[in-house]
Amino acid sequence: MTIAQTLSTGLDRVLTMELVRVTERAAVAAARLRGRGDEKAADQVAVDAMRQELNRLAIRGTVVIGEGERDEAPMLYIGEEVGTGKGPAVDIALDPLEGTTICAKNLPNALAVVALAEKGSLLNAPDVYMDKIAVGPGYAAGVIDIDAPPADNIAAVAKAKGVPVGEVTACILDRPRHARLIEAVRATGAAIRLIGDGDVAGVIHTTDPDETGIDIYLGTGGAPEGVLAAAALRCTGGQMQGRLILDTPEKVERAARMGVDDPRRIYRAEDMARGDVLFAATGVTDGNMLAGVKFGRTFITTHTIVLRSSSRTVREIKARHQDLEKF
Ligand code: VTB
Ligand code: MG
Ligand code: MG
Repeated sequence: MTIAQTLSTGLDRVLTMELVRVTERAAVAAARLRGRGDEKAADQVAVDAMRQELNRLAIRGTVVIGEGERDEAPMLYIGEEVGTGKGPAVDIALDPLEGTTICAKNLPNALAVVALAEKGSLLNAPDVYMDKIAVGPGYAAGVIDIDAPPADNIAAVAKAKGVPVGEVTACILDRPRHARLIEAVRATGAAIRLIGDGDVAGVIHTTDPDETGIDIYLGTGGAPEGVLAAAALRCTGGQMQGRLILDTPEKVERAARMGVDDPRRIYRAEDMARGDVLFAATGVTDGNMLAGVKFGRTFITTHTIVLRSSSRTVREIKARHQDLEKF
């Protein structure tokens, strides 16, 4: 056992800093292809870069939320083992480029994201949709309820915050499937920030409403992104509920194979990411919370948020990378 391990509970806290390099590297790689209209290429370089850096960590890591099944993703597929093979056994959830379209269009809030937790403590979510609702820290338990009408959730948040409903802003993915949800939220008088992609960022933005302007996240998005967002909320505080959308027998079966025995189960953040959790995200494009990668004449600048659940520490790391060859 290392000294750091004896001083802390859960995961070795040295890993927190190590994790920063993982998302920095993926973000820089993706950022080189910002605004080129090529989602696939940007995603591929981010995956390669993240994998390379993950394999330098002193862990026995298993990807549980990754780029998909092995046959569709040659790298960072679910079940892939990463790390040096010496160190603690951990689960890893990742999205080397969350918001490939955002990156390709050079729009706000594309991120490189990774979460790390003790072995067996991240929900093995199939790549289906998840219905999600989230608020940041500072609310009494039970303020949100995934089964309540959107208007009730908005009203509860407004009341708890002590503001009129008209001063609440909800973040929702701009999708035809959300037409009724959007209508219902608008009918309350609340504002909506419609995002094109990137609901990991959308959920995380609820944790700092003063900075981001977002109070609540609502709607359906990817289940893998739900687990990543839950990992972040575990570290910052806040509440989240998610329910897998298993609307065909095939999906129910696929989920069952991954250990989901109740297809209607509501997962709280602490059910999706248990125990000690580390989380890092680096901005690829400029966003509401994180600046995007900047390519200067002599150095590259990155902006990363790195979180740890057992200490609830939130660190923002602005790094200047001098050794441009390395990137
Ligand atoms: C979200 C979002 C992603 O997919 O999960 C969303 O976080 C949901 O899927 O950035 P649809 O695009 O099918 O609606 C993304 O937008 C893209 O992966
Ligand atoms: Mg991805
Ligand atoms: Mg994604």
